[in-house]
Amino acid sequence: MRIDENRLEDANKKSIARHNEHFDFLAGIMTNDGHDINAILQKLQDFQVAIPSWALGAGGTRFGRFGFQGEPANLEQKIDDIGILHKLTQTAGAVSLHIPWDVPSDYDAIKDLAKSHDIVFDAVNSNTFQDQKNAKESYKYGSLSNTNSAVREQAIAHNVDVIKIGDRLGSKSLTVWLADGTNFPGQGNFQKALSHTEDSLKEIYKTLPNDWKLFIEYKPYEPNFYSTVIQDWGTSFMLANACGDKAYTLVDLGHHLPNTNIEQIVSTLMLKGKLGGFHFNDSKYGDDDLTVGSVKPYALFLIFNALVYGMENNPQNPYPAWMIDASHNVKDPLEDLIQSLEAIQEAYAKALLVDQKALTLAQQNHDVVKCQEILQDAYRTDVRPLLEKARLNRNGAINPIETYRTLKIRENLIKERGADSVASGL
Ligand code: LRH
Ligand code: MN
Ligand code: MN
Repeated sequence: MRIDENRLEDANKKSIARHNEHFDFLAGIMTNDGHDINAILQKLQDFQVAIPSWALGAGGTRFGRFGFQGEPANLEQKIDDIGILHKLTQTAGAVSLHIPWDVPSDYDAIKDLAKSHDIVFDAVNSNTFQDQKNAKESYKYGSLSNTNSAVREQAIAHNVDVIKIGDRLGSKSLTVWLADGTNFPGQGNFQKALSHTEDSLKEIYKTLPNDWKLFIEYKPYEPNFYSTVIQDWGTSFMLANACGDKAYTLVDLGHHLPNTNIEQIVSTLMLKGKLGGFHFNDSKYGDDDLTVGSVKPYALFLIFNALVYGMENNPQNPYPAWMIDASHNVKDPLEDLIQSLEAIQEAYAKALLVDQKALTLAQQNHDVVKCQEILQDAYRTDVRPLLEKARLNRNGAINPIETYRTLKIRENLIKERGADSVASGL
């Protein structure tokens, strides 16, 4: 299904008076404070986040999965769902495919479909954490790090295939996340596992087209609970450096031990020009994959503050690839993604409000109180009218969730696809 322009306009008409009142009030304050509102709006309008093809259905835990009705049953329907998200939020202009969960059958048709929704193909993700049907070798004891060269070769070949698939779609990056590690002390040799991983990544890197990037994701634990080969940003950074200029570290917010200072990691990587990609989610305990900004919105703001500083001051770092890597057991996946997109834009907008000059001065004067005041002044600003205006300027919805419900989108999807429709892939 597609959103009817007229019905979207009607929904906006109901909120426009309230929006104008709030926006004018905020714009007045911001202008007085010396902000260039149009420049900030433009940045918000340009900020696009990729939606992973595996996030459109209800997720699950190892204890069970509770489906959500009207889930997209194939890649075409997943792209249609992202089209709905993008139409409403004007922030979801990209899709990140997971191979082999979402291999296109007709490349031209899928490219046309994505284009018709104004969606581009962002990073492609390989999968060497599950055994595939008819695969000769098993990943039970690792993939790129496996002690058995036949397994490593199979995993390398899969990544090379994923690059080829992405190339046909216009993707420009490959994200590698490895589940490789051990569950028990003594199960494996740390040095050999790391060396194999480095050698395997170098083989993949060799086949990367010139204008592509390789993103290396890290994660401290899960599914292995004693050791993970690429456990932290330092290991990923080291491997990226070993591969070459086109290899980068990818930060997934959920892939850290509790209380890790992620904004400092972001700063270090950007200073060194090695922050390639970013996966958004939120967590209370571990890699919970909760809705972005639902648990620690201030931490998200501090991370965005580091990202904004890096984007403005580190030309050595490429513009990062943004993706939501969240999962949802009890919410409508589309509503959940709308909430995540809103939280990302909100944190970004607040970070754009930080008075960088005043902050530098306060830091130089060691005025610790002032430093905190500057950050919190930006954080405490209600920027929602700015987000509304950015969406409106691009013909999106003033209130995406409300509009999603008013237009009865889920009900229509259920009518179209049936109540039992289950997301393909997972
Ligand atoms: C690993 C992970 C990774 C994705 C995969 C599907 O925890 O979040 O970022 O590639 O799940
Ligand atoms: Mn991730
Ligand atoms: Mn994860």
